[in-house]
Amino acid sequence: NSQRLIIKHLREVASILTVAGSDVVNGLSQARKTLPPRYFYSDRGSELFEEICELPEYYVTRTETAILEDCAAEIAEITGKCELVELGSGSSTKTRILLDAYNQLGLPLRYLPVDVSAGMLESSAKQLLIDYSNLEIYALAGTYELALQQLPAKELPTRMIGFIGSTLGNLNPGECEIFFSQVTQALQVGEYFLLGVDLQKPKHIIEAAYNDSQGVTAEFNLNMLEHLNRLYNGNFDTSQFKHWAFYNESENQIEMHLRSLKQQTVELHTLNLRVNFAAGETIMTEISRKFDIETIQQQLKSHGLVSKKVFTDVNNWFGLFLCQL
Ligand code: AVJ
Repeated sequence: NSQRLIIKHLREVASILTVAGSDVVNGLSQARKTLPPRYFYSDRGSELFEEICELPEYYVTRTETAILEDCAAEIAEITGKCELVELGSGSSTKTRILLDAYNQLGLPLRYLPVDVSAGMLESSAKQLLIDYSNLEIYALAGTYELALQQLPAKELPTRMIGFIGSTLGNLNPGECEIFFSQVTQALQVGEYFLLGVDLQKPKHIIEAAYNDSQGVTAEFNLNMLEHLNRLYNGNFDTSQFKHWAFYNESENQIEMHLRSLKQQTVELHTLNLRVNFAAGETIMTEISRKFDIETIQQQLKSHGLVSKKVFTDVNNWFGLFLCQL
């Protein structure tokens, strides 16, 4: 099995750690404090996210899974034998639907999962090797920006970059533009981009999905502080912060925050950072944007990404775009 699995740790480059730390310093030094959502995904955070995906209120994963089950064979037929680069692969659960479709058509497939959680990446890859006897895996542990710049040479005729699960929603419009440019730079003309995004829908449905009754989303949000404590020798006291999520209708986005329950000072020793919080002050830890089909298609098109197929569910809650450069 080891011959079919390569794991490359992109995070081990020294300069990247510096960049990561400066993200945190910058975000916490602003008048309106923010932290990058990728810090959710410690190994524990990735497990909590898996739990979120199973929650009754969190329609996102369930809806996209149903779409994939309907259209995976069509996607495989369109691309033919193909390498799948998946940005933010997590547990690769939904990806199995695609892998099955390629298998059933007898198409060889190489899988290049990219994830910031090395633990999740490694355990998912090892399980995939067991379950898919012909699959070759080249896993990249690190951010998708880095991975897109350091993809290994292609071994099959075409490539598809997959960005499913609505992770795009974490990027603000400016970051989205930069991201699409990075994607098109990594692709050759004729290659594919598979994008899954959560669509606009009534506010109460969205807000329930980010304020689940079991408190898993709250734990996921607070886990970011534990992760930062470990990474940068910090002393965030998670009992002194509270989860807060609401739908900002004018921006069409969920905003997740952590609210400081008292006036306090927190230190991240490794970063040489002291942060003061007023009582009630918040850190915004995530935006989760909700898109509409026409706008996203136009934006893709402005980057040369032509949507060949758009798949949705009966309610039009989620959109899956198969684009070609
Ligand atoms: C993984 C970014 C798609 O925005 O719905 C879930 C993360 N945050 N619950 C999302 C998340 C809170 C999720 N994405």
